[in-house]
Amino acid sequence: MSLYNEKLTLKVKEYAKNLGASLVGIASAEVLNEGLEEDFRPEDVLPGCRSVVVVSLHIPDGSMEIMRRGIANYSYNLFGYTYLNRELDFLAYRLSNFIEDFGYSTLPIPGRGCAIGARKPGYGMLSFRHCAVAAGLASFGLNGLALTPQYGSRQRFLGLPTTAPLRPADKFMTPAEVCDGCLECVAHCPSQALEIKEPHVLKMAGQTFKFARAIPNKCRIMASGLSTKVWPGAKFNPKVDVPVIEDPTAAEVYHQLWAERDGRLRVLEHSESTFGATNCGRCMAFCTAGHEAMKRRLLKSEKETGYADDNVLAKDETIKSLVPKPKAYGRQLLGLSEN
Ligand code: B12
Ligand code: SF4
Ligand code: SF4
Repeated sequence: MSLYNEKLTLKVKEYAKNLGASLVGIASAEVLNEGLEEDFRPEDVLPGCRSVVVVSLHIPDGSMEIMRRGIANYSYNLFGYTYLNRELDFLAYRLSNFIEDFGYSTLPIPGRGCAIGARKPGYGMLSFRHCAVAAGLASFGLNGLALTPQYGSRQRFLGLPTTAPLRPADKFMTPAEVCDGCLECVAHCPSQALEIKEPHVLKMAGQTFKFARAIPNKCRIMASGLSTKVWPGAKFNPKVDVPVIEDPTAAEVYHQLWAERDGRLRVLEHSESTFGATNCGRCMAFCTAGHEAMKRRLLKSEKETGYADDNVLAKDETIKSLVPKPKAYGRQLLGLSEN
């Protein structure tokens, strides 16, 4: 007799797809336990957790391409972040009730992933990227995000821990299957928040992954519209330059957001998490894997669609002083040859 409830596994996957999930997979709680530290494992948030249902929602390519062209990040803020989180919440809620009706417990976690810093700064309730990798849907790109062959970086994920014995993935993707090591992600990060010289090393699912550490405080300044460096050359660049405070208190963060930020950035649709901030997301928008995946799906050639002349915004050249040949270094991290 199978250890898993095969029928329920199929039902859950079908239900998630019918609700509009772009991708769906199942991760084994055991595989995740290997990759996550104590207090942040599935069983720490749901006692008796056996598997995690993982869903993704694709960020429309148009929302990303308009950012690459320096025109606006308004579309990404909503359809790549705040509204997409609501869609993830919808999936979490529906799937949770669906599985509970079969007699198993679940923990619906909101799409945003956590109240950042509520338990440990930079840590959510359960890392959805690890879930996506353990579900065999994705692998880690050098930007630290979970990349899929279908969409590259251009998606948000959600993990739903459950006690249901669902059949988990037993095949996992290697980083080289999704990431080509170009390091465009690091070069386009306006705050040098992605530390790639000493990458994070993670062992999970029988593999060793290496990827950039995202420094939360540096990324926050960009994602909150507190710097003129957000979009060099873009028309919508905010006219502020708030200094980075090491380990800011909650009161300092609040003051920066309400008193020091360019008022035009307080858009009501974005009122989640960053109090109406503009998100950065350049490490997603400029990730080659997402752009290439889009081209594979487009019916017209890149030239015909007008996306050929993108990549228009300035790169941060400091990466070259840190890593003289970024692509060669990136490929070395992935265990690939130089070309
Ligand atoms: C906290 C958080 C952040 C923080 C910190 C990120 C981080 N690396 O920890 C900040 C604010 C920087 C951030 C930024 C962004 N985020 Co975010 N974020 C999260 C959140 C809520 C939790 C992540 C988590 O639990 N991490 C915990 C640990 C286990 O994972 P880890 O990051 O791999 O491990 C790091 C630490 O362990 C640390 N570390 C390890 N050892 C040591 C030792 C020492 C001494 C120190 C100091 C640190 C350290 O370094 C590791 C590598 O960075 C998730 C939602 C979720 N629940 O998953 C979204 C999530 C990861 N974010 C997401 C996105 C899209 C973004 C942004 C693009 C948002 C934007 N600005 O537009 C950027 C991208 C930055 C990047 N390239 O990584 C998506 C990723 C989707 C994808 N395709 O992979 C997620 C999954 C949300 C979602 N629902 O989809 N994020
Ligand atoms: S979201 Fe922006 S600031 Fe944050 S790591 Fe990505 S590119 Fe850098
Ligand atoms: S930009 Fe290049 S190196 Fe960075 S994650 Fe994407 S494919 Fe990998």
